[in-house]
Amino acid sequence: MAKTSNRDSYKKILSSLQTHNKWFENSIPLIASENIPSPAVKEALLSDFGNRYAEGWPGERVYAGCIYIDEVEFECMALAKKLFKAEFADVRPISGVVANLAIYSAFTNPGDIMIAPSIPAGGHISHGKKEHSGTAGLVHGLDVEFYPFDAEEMTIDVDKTKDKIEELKKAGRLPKMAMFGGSLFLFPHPVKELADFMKSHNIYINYDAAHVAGLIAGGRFQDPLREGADSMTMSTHKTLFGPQGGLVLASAQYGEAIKKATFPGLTSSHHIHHMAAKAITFTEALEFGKDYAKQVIKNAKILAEALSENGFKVLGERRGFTESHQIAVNVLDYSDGGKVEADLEKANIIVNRQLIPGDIKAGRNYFHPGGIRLGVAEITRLGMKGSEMKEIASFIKKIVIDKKDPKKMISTIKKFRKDYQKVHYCFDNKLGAYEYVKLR
Ligand code: DSN
Repeated sequence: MAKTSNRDSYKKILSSLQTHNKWFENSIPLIASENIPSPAVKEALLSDFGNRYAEGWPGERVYAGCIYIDEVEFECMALAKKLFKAEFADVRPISGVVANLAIYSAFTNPGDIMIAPSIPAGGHISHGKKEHSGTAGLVHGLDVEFYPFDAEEMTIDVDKTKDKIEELKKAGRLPKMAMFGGSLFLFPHPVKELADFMKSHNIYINYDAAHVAGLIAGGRFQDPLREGADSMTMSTHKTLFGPQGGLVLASAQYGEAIKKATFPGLTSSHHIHHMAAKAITFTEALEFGKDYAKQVIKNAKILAEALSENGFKVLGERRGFTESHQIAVNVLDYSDGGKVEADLEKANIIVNRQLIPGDIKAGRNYFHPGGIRLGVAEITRLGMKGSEMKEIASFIKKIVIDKKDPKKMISTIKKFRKDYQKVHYCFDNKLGAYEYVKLR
């Protein structure tokens, strides 16, 4: 094997970073858990905050050197509370998974039972069972039970959930925590329908808003903290278009327990540059979030309808396909989710394969599930609207249904992308969305 010099490796890594940006400039990014941050957020990520420690709570740090970090973190917490009308905010969790772990650690003990959505019913890996290497089971030792799910309505079944909880209670296995929200998330979850029932059984309610946080902030989805959730966890980079990171919001009474779980429980450095970037994101969401959320949902509905008109089986049809940024498509008539994901990628259309209700029973697995999931959060931030959604549906049809060679679609897609190279819904957008910043 030819020996690679350190300098060659160095150059290769930097070149891959640059080529990736070029690829995304010419692609249609439809991963529902991703978005593109503004230039100001990127500036914060490059700042010296990223080289510092600020352990503890602002004003009570265990290191010196935190004067400006504290200033920004106080502002960050105030903005988060304003954006989500919350009494308490902890902006330190470094991801959505860590935010969920903070809640598990603060309010449950290993061995306790949590009821949560299963993965084909939209649950996230961080809500999962130990045998599936889910964070709740594997890391915190929770015993996870799944909600009964209504695949027609694409949401949690309220009556069957009540029955299940009563049965668990009879068996001496009453859940300590109920988790709402998740990763495949087309319609609001029945928080207000179940909150009183859960409370009457002393079940703590957390809502994982990772996917829909920007829609909640924009007033276009359910409002979990007003519907009965005790706390709300999230990542900060999906429909809430910020840096990768986490956030916990809660009623004031839960603040102290959450603070201790986050530090020293789960973080040492909380990636201070990301915290600053979250603060900038909150200002953008407060200023532009309502218009953004409205357009995201409009775009998702148009794309879902166009896919359906093009012959695809789009889930949630009875309810108008979606109320969020996501669309789920059953692709089993053509092949499977894994194959469709790979074919679309060859045409620069980036989606992810998705387990959908019925997959596990039918013996399908995560590599070859029955569906794909599409999200419009990023393309909306790039300024796309209804007519672009219809064009995207026709590109997908050409590849998946008409079996056109994906490589032959690349030039069409590059042309389609030309006019969408800036980030919208932000204060400053001089830098292109995927413009590579070379500092050497
Ligand atoms: N795995 C991500 C998603 O795509 O939903 C969330 O962490």
